[in-house]
Amino acid sequence: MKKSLKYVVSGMALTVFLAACGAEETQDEVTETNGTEETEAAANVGEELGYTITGIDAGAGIMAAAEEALEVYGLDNYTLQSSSDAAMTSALNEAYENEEAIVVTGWNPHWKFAKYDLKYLEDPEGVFGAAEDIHTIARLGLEEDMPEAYQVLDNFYWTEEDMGEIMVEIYEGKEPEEAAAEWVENNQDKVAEWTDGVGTVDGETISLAFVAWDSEIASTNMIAKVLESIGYTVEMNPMEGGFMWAAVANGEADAMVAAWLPGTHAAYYEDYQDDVVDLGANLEGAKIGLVVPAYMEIDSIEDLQE
Ligand code: PBE
Repeated sequence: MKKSLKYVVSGMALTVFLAACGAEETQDEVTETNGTEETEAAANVGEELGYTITGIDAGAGIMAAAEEALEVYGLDNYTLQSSSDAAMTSALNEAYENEEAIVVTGWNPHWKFAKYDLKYLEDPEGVFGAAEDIHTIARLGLEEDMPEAYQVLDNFYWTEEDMGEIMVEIYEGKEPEEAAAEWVENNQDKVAEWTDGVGTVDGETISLAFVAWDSEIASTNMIAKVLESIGYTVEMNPMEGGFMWAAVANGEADAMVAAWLPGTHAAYYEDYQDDVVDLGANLEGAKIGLVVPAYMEIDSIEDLQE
């Protein structure tokens, strides 16, 4: 069902009243006006949003899904703006502080859900898929070349809460490396499970590809610390999503812990599945979608239609 919006400008304050079709409280809420300054600034949520969805880097699977959503839900007048995780969260922060409308490409695990009161827009057409897992992917031959690292990567499994602990620390200003090191220190029981029976090495270099998504900054830094603890020198190379898959497939990178499957990286998986080794999920129950502040009255992607 469509929603209509009415702005009431009262002095310097712009207050947004969202009116659901047929909801009786609508007009009653529009009481505080100065009489003269009432303006009809936006006719609907689309206008309020400037017909913009705030996205992230173009290589993210969620961007392809969001483009598809614009088509499936008939939102041809919307633009999906590409930027980065950092730029998206800064736009979200600014909108949130001013209680303005914003729609972002969102996912969890992500610290934004701890920091802001947010909600996923319902996706009745299922464009963004159901629950996702994050997989660890190794290059062909890694098992023979670096059996110790391979074993640890294969054993690596944690939860959204674990990852969240690191992400929130980074959000609050800690260097990723430091936040990861502290987590490893405080979670020796988990790390011991991943390294159980694994030998040590003597400074051999292993390279991990990743994308600067907050979730993957946390996981990649963390597993790097674990690999260092058994003697590896770890190189972490940030790159774009497609290049991350390609790097592991062509052997430039030894592994990555950032493969969102089965949906988000389906196209990459399709291209590279024969050239990589899928070590399975390192985290279960991840999710992607369109996310809005809870104060917005829309509930479904369908509500973005005019
Ligand atoms: N993400 C975070 C990525 C995977 C990790 C959901 C932004 C993507 O869309 O490809």
